[in-house]
Amino acid sequence: MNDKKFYITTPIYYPSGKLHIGHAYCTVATDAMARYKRLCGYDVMFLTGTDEHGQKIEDKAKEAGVTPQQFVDNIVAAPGGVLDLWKLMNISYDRFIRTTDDYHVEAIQKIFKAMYDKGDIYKGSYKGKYCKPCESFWTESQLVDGKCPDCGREVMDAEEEAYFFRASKYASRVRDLLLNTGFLEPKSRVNEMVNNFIDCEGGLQDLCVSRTSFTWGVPVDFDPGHVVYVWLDALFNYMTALGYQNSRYDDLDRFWPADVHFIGKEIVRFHAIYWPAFLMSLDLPLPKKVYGHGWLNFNGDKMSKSKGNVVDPHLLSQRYGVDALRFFLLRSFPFGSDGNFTNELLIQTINTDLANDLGNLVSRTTAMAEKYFSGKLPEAKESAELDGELIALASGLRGRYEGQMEKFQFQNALEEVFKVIQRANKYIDENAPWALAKDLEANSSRLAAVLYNLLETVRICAVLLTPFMPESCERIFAQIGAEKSARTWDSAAQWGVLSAAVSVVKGENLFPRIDLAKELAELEAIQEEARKAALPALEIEPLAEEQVDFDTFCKSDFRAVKVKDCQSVKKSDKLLKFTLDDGTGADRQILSGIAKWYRPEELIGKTLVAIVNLPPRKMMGQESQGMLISAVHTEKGEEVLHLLMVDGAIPAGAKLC
Ligand code: ME8
Repeated sequence: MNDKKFYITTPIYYPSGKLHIGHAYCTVATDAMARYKRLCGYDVMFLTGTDEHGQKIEDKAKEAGVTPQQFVDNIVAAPGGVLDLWKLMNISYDRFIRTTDDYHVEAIQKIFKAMYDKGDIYKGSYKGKYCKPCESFWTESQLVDGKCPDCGREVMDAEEEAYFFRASKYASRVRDLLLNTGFLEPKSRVNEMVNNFIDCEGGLQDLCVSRTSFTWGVPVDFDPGHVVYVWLDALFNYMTALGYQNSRYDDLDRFWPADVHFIGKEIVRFHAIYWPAFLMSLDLPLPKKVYGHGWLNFNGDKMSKSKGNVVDPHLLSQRYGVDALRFFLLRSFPFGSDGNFTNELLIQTINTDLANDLGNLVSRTTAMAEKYFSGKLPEAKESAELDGELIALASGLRGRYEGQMEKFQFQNALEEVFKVIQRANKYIDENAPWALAKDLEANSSRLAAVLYNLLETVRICAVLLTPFMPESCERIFAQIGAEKSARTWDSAAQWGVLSAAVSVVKGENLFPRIDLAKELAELEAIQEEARKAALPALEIEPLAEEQVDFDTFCKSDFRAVKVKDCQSVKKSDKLLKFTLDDGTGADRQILSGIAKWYRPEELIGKTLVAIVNLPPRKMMGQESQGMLISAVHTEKGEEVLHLLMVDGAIPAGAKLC
């Protein structure tokens, strides 16, 4: 049996809506790591899944008029759902857990009971604040400006009978784990955890681990009415999916403890403090590492469904190909820090790295092998002087790449590969194969050497790019005639692996160049549409809280007024000028900023409502004697206005009261 094994996980996602590029970011990183370890010869277990319980899901299901189970099924397993997205993005997970799976639910009940029996879970009552979107409890002092410190949204009062986990008992062991081992990375996240949650006033607080105010959760079997707190339920997925406390799987001995949990920075608290404390309570081995990656923002702003600025991985995969998107995510942002996603950066990265550097290298090399030698190289003659640098750089690449991959520094690993690709493109220019080809008879063996060196360089780079762009690398291997044995991890550290009699076939362009300006315009139009669609259909202004006394109200003189004439105001795209019959016999002039909604001619003859005892005021040099009353609301982010019109039977000048 293979004694090299590797267990890696992504967070399990909340299926409360469609997943976006931020979710895909972590999953693609985990996939690249899993593929890399498989390439290195490890027996890999790659787990992902969905975290399906909790109040947020229960509420969303209610809103949608379906049961919570139907709601999550629809997001996870229906066409276009989570499972489809991972298939589209070529995510090679070995196991997918849903926390509504029976085996997991039963296991959570046993785990909760075991912690209770041990005395680490006790009954108390919870009074404090709760952030529903984050499913997080907070004390008053933890709030930032009265809002959730994680997401900045409003919190609600929560008071209920609840079970608590004695986190305080494990505070010093967790503190030691964080400060004195490599458990949590990047290191920069350690102090934040220790200072804010352990070394803070009052120390590490016990954690509320059950709820009674809703039912969509794992029931506490010995106390009906309580459901297990969603984070306790969710965190144990990493073990139940291997068979802990259930008979569905039997991989615990082989794969636990996990080698690494990849997670986003905002859930480090749960993974670096409560997760080890739960495991300590049950005397279970701790995962070897938790890695908290950064967030992807969009155009400098936090991605959020309510802002309508979430980036859709389906859309981008369809337009640019899955491999280009996977590559972009890991090439452009250092994994441990936040990154700023922009459409421009995406397209420029594809054009520069994939179309120009890699795509060109492969297409020039294969085209020349085909053109000059019909795809079969004759005997080659190396030149230490001309070839040594490229050969040394490419032969040593695997070591440099491995050093970065082992630290989860995907961006740096790719940088190493692209340095070699760029060097190889320069090598083409230095050796000018087209010049050698002018006298093919005399230069045949030198030209063959140049092309062979390029093919070998491409091969080594393609082996190492496979975890990032599996399908494109397959196509490269096919074009350069690399057999299975020339695609292995071992072969990536060896020079001269391709057989001398390779069979090269120039294939289709791997990464077509994108027209930046045209594509940006199209993407922005699509994203703007999506932004609008995400806005609430209808918004009306909240009712005024301040009361107005009756006498003040009665002072306002509202009258029916009939439009005798209406015209646009020169140099103003907002104002219309009304000549009105207000029943007095004299014309009344009112200016109103409603040109966006009405053409002047359509209003002539209509009876409107005006307040007529406002002091006159000048607008664009003309006097306005009052104000027309209209109804306003917002639709899909756009202000909509309707003038208040009354029945024509109401005479001009009639008082409204
Ligand atoms: O937190 N950039 O689920 P989730 C980068 N169910 N990563 C992002 C991101 C962004 N813009 N937006 C979200 C949960 N993520 C829990 C996990 S694990 C036992 C339970 C990442 O669907 C986020 O940081 O809200 C988190 O790691 C992951 O997506 C899942 O988020």
